[in-house]
Amino acid sequence: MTETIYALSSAPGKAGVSVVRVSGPAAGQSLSILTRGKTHSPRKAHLSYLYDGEQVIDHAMVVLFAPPASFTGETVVEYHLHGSRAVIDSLFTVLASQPGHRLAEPGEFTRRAFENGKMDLTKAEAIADLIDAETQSQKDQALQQMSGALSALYEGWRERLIKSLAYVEAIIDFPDEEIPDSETAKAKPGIELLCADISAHLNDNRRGERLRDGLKLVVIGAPNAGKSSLVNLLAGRDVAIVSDISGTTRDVIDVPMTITGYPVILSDTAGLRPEAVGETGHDKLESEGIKRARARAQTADIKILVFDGTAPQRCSATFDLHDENALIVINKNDQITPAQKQIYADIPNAVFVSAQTQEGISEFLDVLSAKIKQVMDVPRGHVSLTRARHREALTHALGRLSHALNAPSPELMAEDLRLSARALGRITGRVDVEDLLDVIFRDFCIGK
Ligand SMILES: Nc1nc2c(ncn2[C@@H]2O[C@H](COP(=O)(O)OP(=O)(O)O)[C@@H](O)[C@H]2O)c(=O)[nH]1
Ligand SMILES: [Mg+2]
Repeated sequence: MTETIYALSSAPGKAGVSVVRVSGPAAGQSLSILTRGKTHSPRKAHLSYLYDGEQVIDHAMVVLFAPPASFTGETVVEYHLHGSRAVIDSLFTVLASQPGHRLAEPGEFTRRAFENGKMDLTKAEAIADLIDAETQSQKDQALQQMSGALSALYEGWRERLIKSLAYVEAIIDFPDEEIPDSETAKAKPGIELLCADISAHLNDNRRGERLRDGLKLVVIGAPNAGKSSLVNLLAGRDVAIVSDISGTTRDVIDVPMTITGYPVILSDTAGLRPEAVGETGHDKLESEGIKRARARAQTADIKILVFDGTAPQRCSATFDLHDENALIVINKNDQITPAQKQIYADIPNAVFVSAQTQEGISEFLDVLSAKIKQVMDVPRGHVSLTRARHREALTHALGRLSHALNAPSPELMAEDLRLSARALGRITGRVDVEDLLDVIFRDFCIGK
């Protein structure tokens, strides 16, 4: 017997209106108890008194959804209450005392919607992403995925794969006859084409995942170059300690923010100083910080290399990290001499700024925004891969497909194709995903 679940679906705390959602076979019964037997027709808003015995709980708007035409596919009742803690507590007390009722777990409403065939897994994940979206671009991506663009793509691939599989299985079904190699060869162009499509999708620079999780920007440079000053300036608040004592920043400090509509995580790091690599006391701590800074530089999407323009030479430990994903910033332009400026003359795109007077900062932001756009921009209508879970399944599917191309017999080829189709099916939840569900829905909040 399925339990009936309930939860506050709007944000907790005082509000104009709060929404409590109840879903399950007994949702109609509790509605009847709460409203003293008043009839509610489905999909109509009713203004009803809710009672706890003799006591009025609230005068609320109630909407009943009859199965299967509801979010979860079950009977659903939405109570639009006055957003008061006392009102919600009273309603919860009554609901808790109803037979078969219990509080919902995180993501349980969406999980039921998936289990009742109302949506596939990519759409369920898109709902979580939409709720979490903080920027326009994240919202657009989640909406696109929710509209089914991603499931259409993956299901389309799975169908093509199943056609190839059917063809190979037909060959196996004629065991008496000698099968010429040319027959299995006929299945190959379709598989090769599919391999190319999946590879291209996988090879998209992790755009979708970056958009979802935030682009990683890391600020790297020698001690006292002004890294923390620059991070504070970009963050618009003091997130990192600025001081003229080198080695002040030890651990990596991550600051989430939005730049030109894209979510980024800006990381301040310890200053690179090769001579500080030691094993004891102050040096040991600092060298650990430097190790972490270097590790971040490796995994960052964009590196911001900061140089102290007033230093006698340019820091080679920093300059060594220069590549196509790096931006070069020369700081302390307020104190720089023409001779010092000459040190950077060979770097064509260096931006001179002063974190102190803020000169050059808006120019730097322009350069940074252009770089972010270059990394993130997706042609309109392009469907991006959004999750590591999908990437993993696609990589697996692709591996099996390549294997199938070299299979020594139609039987082994068919087996590879079956495994590949299964990997694709796991993305949308078409095939056995029971083991995945707990992991996927754990990310949701209660009431969703
Ligand atoms: N004159 C000048 N001093 C700066 C500028 N930016 C930072 N500083 C100073 O340089 C020192 C080191 O700055 P900080 O941001 O802590 O550098 P970090 O070690 O790279 O994080 C501090 O005393 C800052 O006040 C700048 O643009 N001009
Ligand atoms: Mg610092």
